[in-house]
Amino acid sequence: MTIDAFDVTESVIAKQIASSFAMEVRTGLLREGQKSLPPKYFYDSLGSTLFEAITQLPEYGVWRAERRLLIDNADAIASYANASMVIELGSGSASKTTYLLRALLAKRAVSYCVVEISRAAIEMTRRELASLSGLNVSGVEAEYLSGLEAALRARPANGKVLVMFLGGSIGNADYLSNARFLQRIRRLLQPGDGLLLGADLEKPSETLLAAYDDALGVTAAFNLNYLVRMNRELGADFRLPNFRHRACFDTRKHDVEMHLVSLCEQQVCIPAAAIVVSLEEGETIHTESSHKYSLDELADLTGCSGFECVMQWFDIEWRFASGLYRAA
Ligand code: AVJ
Repeated sequence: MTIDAFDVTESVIAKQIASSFAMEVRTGLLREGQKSLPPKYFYDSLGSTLFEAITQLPEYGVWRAERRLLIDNADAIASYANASMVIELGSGSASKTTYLLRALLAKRAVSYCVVEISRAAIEMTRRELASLSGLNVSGVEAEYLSGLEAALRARPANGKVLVMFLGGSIGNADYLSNARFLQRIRRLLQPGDGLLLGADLEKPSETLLAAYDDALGVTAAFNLNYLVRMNRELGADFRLPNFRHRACFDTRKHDVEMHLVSLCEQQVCIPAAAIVVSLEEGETIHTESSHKYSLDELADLTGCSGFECVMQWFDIEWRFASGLYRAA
């Protein structure tokens, strides 16, 4: 047996790193080749607020498309899902969720639980839903799967659960991870439980590039805020003027990618992650991929994960799909 000195050192260092944020930053920035950071850490308090602003941008049609679909089909979704508990994975401000919850509440008492790693988003959600009477609201500050498992411990003895995963966040991971993710969700559910899933669809690359690199620079601020967060929470010394936002479209993968471009050769110290990162001029850090689905791919993904499609709705204007699925 050979013991790799790097692995040994790495495991010693890993034990000294305090948070999973620091650990994931470390792993992503030590990577050979393309450096990367996981998109889930965009959503600190300012990041969540900037994302709210993105949803209002004329170029970002994703959010409005899903809102149109939920407004138009809330009653149909509510009667088919017929759920007494709704668990939302990543709610943001949950302003779209209210349409569906109102339709469900017209039939029966409903409990709503949000699973979010962003405390800021949980607070926004509570404020948003406070006006819905008869709704029992709770929040779990956790990653999706462990949070879902925790939330399900309070599932009603006889009543169906509806899991919601909206906004097109399913596009942030690759096909295989998503298949595994949906399979795990399926295994935590009972036959007959529902899944409401939103997915952004393929569309011309000019439309997509404008949506992820808007004229006001809000998406740029959202992306650069990742550096601000690392400076504040990890003691890093990223100099913001040395970085620029870039959005590009990978025509082979059908992914919009966001990167932070290093404008000069530089070194950045990130004490909490116990690393010094060297960046070349023009080198990028990949912060997000947002996959744009074809309908076939979406059907394959949900089908192979143990979900049956009950109904599906499309927004023609922006090309977005909302589907209601049933745990088979
Ligand atoms: C919230 C993940 C669906 O990928 O479109 C918006 C995040 N990033 N603009 C997306 C985002 C840049 C958004 N999701």
